Amino acid sequence: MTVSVVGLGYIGLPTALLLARTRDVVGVDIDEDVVATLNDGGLPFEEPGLAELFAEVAENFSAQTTVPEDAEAYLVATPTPLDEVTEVANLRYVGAAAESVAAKLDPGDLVVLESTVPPGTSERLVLPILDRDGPDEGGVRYAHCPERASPGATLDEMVHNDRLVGGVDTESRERTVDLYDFAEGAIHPTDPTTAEFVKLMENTYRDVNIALANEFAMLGEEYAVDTRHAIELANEHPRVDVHSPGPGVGGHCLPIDPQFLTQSTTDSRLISVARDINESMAVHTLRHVRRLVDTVAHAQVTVLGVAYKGNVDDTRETPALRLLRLAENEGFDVRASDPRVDDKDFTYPLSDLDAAVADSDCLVVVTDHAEFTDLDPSRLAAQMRQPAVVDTRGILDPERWRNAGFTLSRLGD
Ligand code: SAJ
Repeated sequence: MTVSVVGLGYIGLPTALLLARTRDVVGVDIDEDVVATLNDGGLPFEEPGLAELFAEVAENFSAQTTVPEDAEAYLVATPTPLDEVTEVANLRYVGAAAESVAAKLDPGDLVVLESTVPPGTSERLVLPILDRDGPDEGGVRYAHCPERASPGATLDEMVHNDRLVGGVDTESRERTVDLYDFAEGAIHPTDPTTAEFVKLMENTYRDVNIALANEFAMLGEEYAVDTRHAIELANEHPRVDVHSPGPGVGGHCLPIDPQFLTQSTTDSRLISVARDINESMAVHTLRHVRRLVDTVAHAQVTVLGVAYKGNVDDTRETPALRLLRLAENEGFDVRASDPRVDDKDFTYPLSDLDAAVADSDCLVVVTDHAEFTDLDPSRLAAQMRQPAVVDTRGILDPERWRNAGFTLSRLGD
């Protein structure tokens, strides 16, 4: 059996390679460079274990820019960005993928959509395209199975996480379960719209929970409480699970998915307020910076970490960018450094650590990379004009940094 995976990004490519363990897989992407890189044996991005998996299944995998005729199952994992101007889900890539798959479908072929989409997208947009352009006889077998893997642990989570199989009928669900033969987590059968809704609930829960943690952090500062310690204590309660405060929420999912849930309704308030709180954390972080440099003329501020979360090289929707722009607007001389992000992959110039820290008046730890936990504060203090640091992630050992001469300001403390 041949499977075609349309969209070879952070989700499509790892899924395609896992599927290729037991069958032939034709990967499809509109980006010719991605296709050429893969057919030359290279990977367009890094992810733990991906290179090893590629080497293992290379014989069963090929990439091309057009959807093949001869597949019996088509899995779509194209991006669904939020349109920057209208803040509405951009479903053009999903629509275009559905059209190109529909043109190649035979009766009884299976189509699985993994892309995260607003509730109702399968029923209102995708299935009508497949029915219109695809074969009548026997109809199309279809399921929405939203991806739930976290970057940095993608392969492990794809294999071990539970899966939602939102099929239009029993046969679609059964065929989809057979397709995911690499999945070891539990399978939860449901319908497509419920699967779409559940996926968005999960990321919205996390975004709202982080907003609550961020609000607690700001209250903790008012009450002179160490909020992170307070959260640890509260989380000892068996029914409490408060997330961690930070400089804002980034990535391609949490800042976007709640808006997929709310954009077609007037009945949501909490979710939008949570978004606003999380977006405001860069401003709050800057308030910490201002306090540390208010006596310094032409202060130089160094942002440590531009990846959206720790130990990844991914900068999509990173809160660091908002902070960098705001800090520039304050008139600070701003530098940024990230041991995991390549200068050419980020819209703001990056320097190596020593260059970014030299003569700085204030460091701001934005990303919880392991490299930053291990920094030597004495070495950094010697390079700086004024040893001050804002820790937005609670990863620096306060005693060690203060003993090295630093003025330390911790978000939420
Ligand atoms: N963050 C906090 N505090 C926390 C946890 C996270 O400030 O307590 C921040 C992170 O630093 C980061 C952002 O939130 O900037 C998002 O990080 P994340 O680890 O919550 O999520 P992602 O975007 O890497 O992956 C999420 C995951 N969803 C859930 O855990 C519910 C993942 O399982 C999904 O597959 C992924 O979104 C997706 O593709 O939808």
